[in-house]
Amino acid sequence: MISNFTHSGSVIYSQIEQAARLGQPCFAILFDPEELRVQDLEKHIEALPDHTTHLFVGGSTATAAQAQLAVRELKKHSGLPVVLFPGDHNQITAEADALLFLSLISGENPEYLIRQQIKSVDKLKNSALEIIPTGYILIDGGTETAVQRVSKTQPLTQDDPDHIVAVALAGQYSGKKLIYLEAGSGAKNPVSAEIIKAVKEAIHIPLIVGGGIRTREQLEIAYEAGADLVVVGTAFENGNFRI
Ligand code: 1GP
Repeated sequence: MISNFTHSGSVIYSQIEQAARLGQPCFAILFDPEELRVQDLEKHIEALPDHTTHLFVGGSTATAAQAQLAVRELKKHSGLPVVLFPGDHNQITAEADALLFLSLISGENPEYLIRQQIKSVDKLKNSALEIIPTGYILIDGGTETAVQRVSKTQPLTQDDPDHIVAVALAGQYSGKKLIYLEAGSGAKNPVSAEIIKAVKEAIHIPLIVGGGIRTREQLEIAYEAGADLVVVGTAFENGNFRI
């Protein structure tokens, strides 16, 4: 039987994978739809660092309407691919270019391991949105962050790189196409170079790193350690990240 799925292939994923292979890492600015005011959008777009390759959209508590508006406006005003990074299945909109289909594999809360994913199926099954299975790993960034509060899961300690590597490999073996190391938005400490390096050496799928990155130096450290895509949200939102 021919399915009525209309998925558009893997354009965004292939770009990330190819950039990773060529050693030309990507850079994403994360927009929280809850914080984004449409009247400020042009200013934000102008302020994007030149090396920005993707715009991520998502937040812990944004509504469906906020997410849809953010995606629509970002697509209207910039030529960059818009990738959903949803904190909740309600934030999924087919107007984006791709969806990080996140499973919070570091935690043991079924809501974020599989239930949110099931809740998103009706929206996804007839959409052309590129779906990228992503193993999402929450790492202790030194402060309690929104993702920890909302997901009701404990972050993994940075003192046990072997365990983090095991979680990342379990994600890869389960068929995830990306691994995302997340220290949490506004984290005091980003994911350490040691952890990034250990995970990168173990997996053969692209590695995303985000949370608490505020300076050019921290960005360079993440890239040098092996991040294939780095995400910055808070520092850009506060106008402090212009590299
Ligand atoms: C994306 O949550 C991060 O992984 C963004 O973190 O807001 O601290 O940049 P910041």
